[in-house]
Amino acid sequence: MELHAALVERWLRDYLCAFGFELHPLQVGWYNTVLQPSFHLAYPDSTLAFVVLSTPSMFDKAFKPFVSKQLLLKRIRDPVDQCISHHLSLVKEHFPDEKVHIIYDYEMLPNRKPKFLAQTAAHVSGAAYYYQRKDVKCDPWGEKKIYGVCIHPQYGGWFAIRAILIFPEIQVPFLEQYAPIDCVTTEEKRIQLLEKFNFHWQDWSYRDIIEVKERYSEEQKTYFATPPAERFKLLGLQGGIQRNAFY
Ligand code: B12
Repeated sequence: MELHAALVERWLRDYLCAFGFELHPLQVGWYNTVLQPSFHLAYPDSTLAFVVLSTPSMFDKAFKPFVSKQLLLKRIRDPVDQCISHHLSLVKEHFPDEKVHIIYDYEMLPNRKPKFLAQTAAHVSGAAYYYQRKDVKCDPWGEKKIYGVCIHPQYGGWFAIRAILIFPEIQVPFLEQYAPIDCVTTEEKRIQLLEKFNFHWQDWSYRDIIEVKERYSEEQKTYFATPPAERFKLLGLQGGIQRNAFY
């Protein structure tokens, strides 16, 4: 990687990892080549981008401190989304001479399609393997719609894909691509994984499809399992409308 790009990556890693985020570089072209044109990101192939994941420790390292600060200022609406965008906006401010485009996982195009496909980006950056229906040879689901799921080699399903950061003015034609670790290798386990993610995702079990290093704490699970409107009470707030952020 060129020196400038390497320095950008180092700063991002130092800053974001301290708050429980993980960062994986990619060339936009790696993402575009596996997708149909309607999902393409409109940048040259060798443009530098980073996928940002939140790991289980983000809740304690970034979210709780953020909420307690904002609580005093009483300007909280979508706590998780606001916390993520707070940190990523600071990233942008750190590079005043650099263009940085941020796309969040929840952003939609006017045609209601997501602005970026988080799971595809995670897969091509090597962050987490994206298991799709086509990764199973003997498919038992018939006509049913089956959504795919990413599994991280250390956190299993206990993480979320929050955003992609794009640096339109930095080209990295020599960036090395690493394949994601295929940690759900058998046909039987892959079927189990997709079943759990599609039909039993509320019981959290798909997240433990492999041995994990860390999972969400009971407190974090309680927070996410609580309907969005009631989460304010858990945080000690009065009320308000809240989006149900992915977790
Ligand atoms: C819309 C959406 C939903 C919708 C529809 C789901 C869907 N997948 O379409 C609903 C509301 C149902 C939903 C539910 C959930 N979701 Co959801 N959802 C999304 C969202 C915003 C967009 C997904 C989407 O529309 N994809 C469009 C389809 C067409 O993409 P696709 O199926 O991947 O198809 C592409 C690939 O196949 C690709 N492709 C083709 N060939 C190849 C080859 C390779 C190698 C690769 C890599 C790709 C590739 O091309 C296709 C497009 O042309 C994403 C965030 C994001 N921005 O991506 C989260 C996301 C997928 N959801 C997530 C989660 C966790 C959930 C829930 C568990 C709820 C929760 N707790 O947050 C449930 C579980 C599903 C269920 N049983 O209901 C996580 C998944 C994390 C993971 N580990 O994979 C995501 C990534 C959000 C996040 N921030 O982490 N979700």
